[in-house]
Amino acid sequence: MRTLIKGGTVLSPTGGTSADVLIEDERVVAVTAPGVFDNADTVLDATGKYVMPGGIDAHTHMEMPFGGTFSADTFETGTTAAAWGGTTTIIDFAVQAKGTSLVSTLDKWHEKADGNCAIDYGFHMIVSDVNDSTLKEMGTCIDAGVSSFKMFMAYPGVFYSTDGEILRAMQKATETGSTIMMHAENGIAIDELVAQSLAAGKGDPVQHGLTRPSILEGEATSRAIALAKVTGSPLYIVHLSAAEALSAVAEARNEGQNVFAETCPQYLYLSIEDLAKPDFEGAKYVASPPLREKKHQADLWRGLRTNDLSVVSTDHCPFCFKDQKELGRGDFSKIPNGMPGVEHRMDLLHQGVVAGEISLGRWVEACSTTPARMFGLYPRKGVIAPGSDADIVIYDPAARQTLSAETHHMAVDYSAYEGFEITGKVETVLSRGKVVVSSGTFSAGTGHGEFLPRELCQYLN
Ligand code: DUC
Ligand code: ZN
Ligand code: ZN
Ligand code: ZN
Repeated sequence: MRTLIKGGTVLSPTGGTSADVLIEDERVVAVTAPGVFDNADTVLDATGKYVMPGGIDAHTHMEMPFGGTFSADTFETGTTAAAWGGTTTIIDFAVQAKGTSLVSTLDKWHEKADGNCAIDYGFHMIVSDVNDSTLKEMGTCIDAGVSSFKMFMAYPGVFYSTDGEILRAMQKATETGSTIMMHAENGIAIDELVAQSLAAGKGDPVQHGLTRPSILEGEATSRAIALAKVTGSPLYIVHLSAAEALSAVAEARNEGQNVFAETCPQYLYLSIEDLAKPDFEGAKYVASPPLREKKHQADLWRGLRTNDLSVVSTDHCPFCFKDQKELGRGDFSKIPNGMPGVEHRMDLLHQGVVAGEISLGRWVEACSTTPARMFGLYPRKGVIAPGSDADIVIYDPAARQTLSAETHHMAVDYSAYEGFEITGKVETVLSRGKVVVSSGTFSAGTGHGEFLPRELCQYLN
């Protein structure tokens, strides 16, 4: 079965070129000058469109347990929404509960995901219980294709690890060549501020932002960097939201340390003003780290240009407004933390291209090529080249759309970007050569997505 995508502008981190793409079954077999091939079983006309490697969202949470509830997208609904938005790979987080093993955790996440995903998927492992056997099991996870481990400096008593525990896990990461991903917020100080706020009768959603000041993200980021330096471990800061944290990352990188960071669309486009919306509406925007003051946004865009922020992922972790966010009415600390976004990352970052904040090449690099390399999927994913999986998006840069909960495909009852006017739209999506989205119809079918065992970080190994 041969598919030819002709007449488009093929994108890569170096920009765009006029080229045709020939696919045989699941793989790309040739990228040629226009017109070299002219027939195939299926010919897709991409005239006037971008032909780009499918997006890789390296940070999602489907069916994630949190505060007595679960994030609202299942692997089925969440990966379907991802596909609609031009994302063809997700890397989700398996979550170790304290007192359980990493291997049983991984088995549990395979049970949730296997056979239920519309697109290909991998896992990171959240380590919340550092002990001799967990450390040993990190090696088992790597052998099973899970080569990155997230830890938390926030949420004391739940996911939190002490500096000593982080140090031990980082030593193991150094020994194995794996990557430590860090949720860098000073949870001990934050929990005190939260308790003081609630004791003073301040329970509205905006307090979520006010009790998690950006300097406590900066401090934790610096501390994580120091621990990584002592142990020689590479470090990947997840969901970086604050200028102080970005400065710490930039300084470490300038000094030659292997520190990387991602940010998310919500930190580029939304702010604490959204958290302050009246009538509990602010609960829709409760995520951690919190949305910041607008002034941080310009720094984050600059970080994307300079590569101090090298990845954009969503931290997609949706909770319905009606029955889930509601759990925290009157007590912001009980609002489940997370926002929906897996469907809109490619479109939202395209607005950065339209506005001149980032180049076309950076859009592709931060949303696809770099996450593939960072998390051991390249060149199978993240590039359109002979031998690569035919995970391809045909994107119409001139189309217009308005984001809304009425039209999105995520299983959540609100959009964090309700009414946002977007220039550009996904037209066609192929996942391993199969057309899964085409002009407003979805045809992947549950279970098309395969588990992706990942190699180690390809910038360092
Ligand atoms: N961190 C995440 O990465 N996702 C959801 C909640 C959190 O704190
Ligand atoms: Zn599996
Ligand atoms: Zn986190
Ligand atoms: Zn997350």
